[in-house]
Amino acid sequence: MSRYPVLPKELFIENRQRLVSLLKQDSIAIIHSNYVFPASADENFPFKQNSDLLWLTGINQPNTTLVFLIDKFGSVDEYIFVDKTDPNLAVWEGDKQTMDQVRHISGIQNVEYTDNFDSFLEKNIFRFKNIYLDFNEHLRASREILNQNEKKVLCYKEKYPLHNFERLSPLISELRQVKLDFEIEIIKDAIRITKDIFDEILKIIRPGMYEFEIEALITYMGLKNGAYGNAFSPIVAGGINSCILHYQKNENVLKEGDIVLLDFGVNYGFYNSDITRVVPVSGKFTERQKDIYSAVLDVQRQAMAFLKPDVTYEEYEKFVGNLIEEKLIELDLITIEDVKNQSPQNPVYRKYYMHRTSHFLGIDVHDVNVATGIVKVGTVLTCEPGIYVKEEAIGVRLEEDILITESGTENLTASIPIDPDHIEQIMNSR
Ligand SMILES: [Mn+2]
Repeated sequence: MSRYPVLPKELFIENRQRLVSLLKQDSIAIIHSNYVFPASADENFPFKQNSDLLWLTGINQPNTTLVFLIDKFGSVDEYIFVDKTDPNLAVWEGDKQTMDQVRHISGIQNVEYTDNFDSFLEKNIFRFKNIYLDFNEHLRASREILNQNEKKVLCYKEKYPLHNFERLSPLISELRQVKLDFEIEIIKDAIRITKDIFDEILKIIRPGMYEFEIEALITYMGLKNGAYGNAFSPIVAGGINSCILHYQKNENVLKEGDIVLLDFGVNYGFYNSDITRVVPVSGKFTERQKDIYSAVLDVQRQAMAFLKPDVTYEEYEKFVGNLIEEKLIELDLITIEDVKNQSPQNPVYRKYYMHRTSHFLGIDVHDVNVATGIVKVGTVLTCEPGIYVKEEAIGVRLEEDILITESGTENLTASIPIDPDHIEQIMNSR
């Protein structure tokens, strides 16, 4: 029994085949799981698997290592090393996955115990010229603490100095960016749960509620519907808090006349949804709130229409920046003079719009890396323009999850209410 959806092993088999086809002959590739990081006393942080390993194997346990051996003729062997059940630990934590379970989940036939990994490596590593290793190359990755793959890079380079080292991350990032049909389907499932949550929020939200009550509902409904949990810590930001981009304290009272910004998603079958909606606490937007809301909504619609294969993310961000600039002038937040006098490196619209418009979405919420280069078919990403007016306690960000198709974009979150009149109508007919 599993409370979570089990992904078909064909997905992981195909992912591995796609990766291996990019590797040079005469190579060994090694991908480790994440550590369990210590927190305090005898407590650890909740385990979060390395996303590349998850994408390649579906194995969500620590102390897991995937190895590819590719000989001079291109023949490939794959091995996975996993923890053996330790009877003493099992008293507290239960059993590890059996070798058969690991075979069944990942589709990898050669399953070994992690205890044997070091001797396996010693026996094999000098047969190969190249060593492929994984390193988190996300542009916003923290380097304060190294994960297991990153530590092992240092260790292998010291132990095997005469090998040729190669990077897996650029190859895996390219592959992970383009989703297979099955991945798109599971993201759609995550979005269905997200829609149910938002529909419920519209029913219950009232002045006098605390932000954390909405957070509780989001978390409850996600788990109840089979999600691993929230995609990230939910943002429930009433009034002026809506201008704090990643507000997560969720500690204030929702007040009559304010708006509340809701940015949340679920992690379902390893994949994430991520939406943002803005709702009037009392069921009706003020005229000014609606003007700002409508401006952002219009920018979002035009932004989604602009995205199609072969445009670049740079062109797209510039296009959105220009639209925001127009809207800010219409809203009397900046003047044409301000725009004339601005320096190109620091456009004046940045005062009210401080972030990029899109990030990739998948196993990670900010999947793979910062969106740069050319837009490709099969990419899933968010579209989330915003305008944040702190002086007026109005922060509006609207976020959809979209799929790049041959002809443009498919809005995967189209069923989740976003039109401001529609939202008011739902709230006033409850
Ligand atoms: Mn987002």
